[in-house]
Amino acid sequence: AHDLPEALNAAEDLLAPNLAKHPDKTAIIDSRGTCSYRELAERVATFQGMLNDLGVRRGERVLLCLTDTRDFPTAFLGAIRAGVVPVPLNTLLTSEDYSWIAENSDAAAVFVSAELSDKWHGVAGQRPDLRMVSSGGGPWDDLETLLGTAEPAASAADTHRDDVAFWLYTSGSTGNPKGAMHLHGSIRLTANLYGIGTIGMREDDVVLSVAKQFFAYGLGNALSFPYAAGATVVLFDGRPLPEPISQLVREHGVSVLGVVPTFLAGWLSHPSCPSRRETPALRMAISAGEALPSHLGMAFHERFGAHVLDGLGSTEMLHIFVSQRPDSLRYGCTGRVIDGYEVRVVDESGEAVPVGEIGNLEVRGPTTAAAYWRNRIKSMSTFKGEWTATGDKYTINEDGWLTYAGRSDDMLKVGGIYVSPIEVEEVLAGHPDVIEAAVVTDTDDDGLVKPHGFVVAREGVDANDELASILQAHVKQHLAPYKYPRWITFVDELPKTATGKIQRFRLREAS
Ligand code: 3SK
Repeated sequence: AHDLPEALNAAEDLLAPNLAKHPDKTAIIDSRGTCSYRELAERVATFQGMLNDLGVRRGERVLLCLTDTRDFPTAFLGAIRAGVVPVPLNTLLTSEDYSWIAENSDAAAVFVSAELSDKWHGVAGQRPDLRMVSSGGGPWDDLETLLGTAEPAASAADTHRDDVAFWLYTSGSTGNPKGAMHLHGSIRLTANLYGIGTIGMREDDVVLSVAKQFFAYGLGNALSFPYAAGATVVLFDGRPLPEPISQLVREHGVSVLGVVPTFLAGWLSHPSCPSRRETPALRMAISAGEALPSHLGMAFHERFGAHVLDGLGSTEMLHIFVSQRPDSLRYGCTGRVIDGYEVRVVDESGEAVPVGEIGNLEVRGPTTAAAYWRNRIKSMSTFKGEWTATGDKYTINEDGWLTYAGRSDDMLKVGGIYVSPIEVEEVLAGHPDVIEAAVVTDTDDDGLVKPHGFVVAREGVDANDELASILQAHVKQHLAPYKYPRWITFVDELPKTATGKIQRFRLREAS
């Protein structure tokens, strides 16, 4: 799996075999209808030609703020085919987040879905050199019109397997997001090692990922793996709520479903959730982003007669490197390291801990990002030579099964997306009725992690449920809404060390 040819363009590598083998096979089903591999390859080559027409040069960045339609793979693979570097963005971020990323990435162009345009007006106004293009309607040049007048580029850029192909931004507990730079070879390697090698995705699969393509997890599930396997992918451009997902699973005979546990918890108890009889093709689900509580895995199996394969991945490693396998599965732990990767559990000084003890999980493998863009300090503390720190605490037993034991830092993973408690605390403390706040992890009735805010209210203010709701709305208004604290507890003071550092562990114990 590792000996890729040196001359490799990730877009060409995914699409050319499908074009040769089954050009008329449906590659994508989306809200606009179906798109064959031939049409997809044509769109990708035309996008490349269009970027040339727009004057975007090799190595420059283009931001993709796109929902899940065929425009996502068109732009992502079209840019890669051109040797231009696409940067998919979380569509739930705020205008301020986008403004920072546009500056940090020094991007040449942005592709924006119609429904997200409002969040980009300010950025476009501040950066007159940033070329704005609309997808599916919107205020800027229309992507479909530009594609209509561009010529498909005959050949892919002559990239090397170790050239940077794309970036993915990831957030940390402090500071701004970091752009993890991924290589052309890594797309094929994640597909070979996990998508095909571990879970066994096949040509006859119909794949649907609840996680969107802008997440590393969704990118593999809904783009790299289905195309590497020659399968069909169903793209959904709305919010992944139980009803539409149930409908798509039934209507298209989905056989592989990519979920996060938060979705699964809501779906399995929702009246729209299909029965086993209605989903004869459904043969497996994969789950990542947060640890899968065993009762959810078992409830899925009971309903569909198929298993959910939990896994651990990271933006830095591009996709999953610890996983359950169809032929070897234990609910309640994350799985075992997959072929091609190695993991180890170490203490604070980097020494291996004894079997079964909790420590910091590190991983090594062929798909590690090259570095974070323009961030040497954080690159050095994460990419430690061959080993990469995951930020997760784990135990490994004598048979190699890994069990999640929490984060090494203060980060929260909510519905599979990182939330920095510090960012939420700053917004809470910015409310006029609040003196200070601390945010820690708590678990809901399904055993899933959500933010819990502890707030010291200003003297004379009524610290009641109404204020709690006002503060929740305040966070939703200033940050991406998924970051809001699901519970607010008012306290007289926050527990602190002698040097004034908040003792989060004491709040976690109290929550
Ligand atoms: O964010 C994650 O947990 C994740 C899971 C699987 C693959 C990739 C990622 C980033």
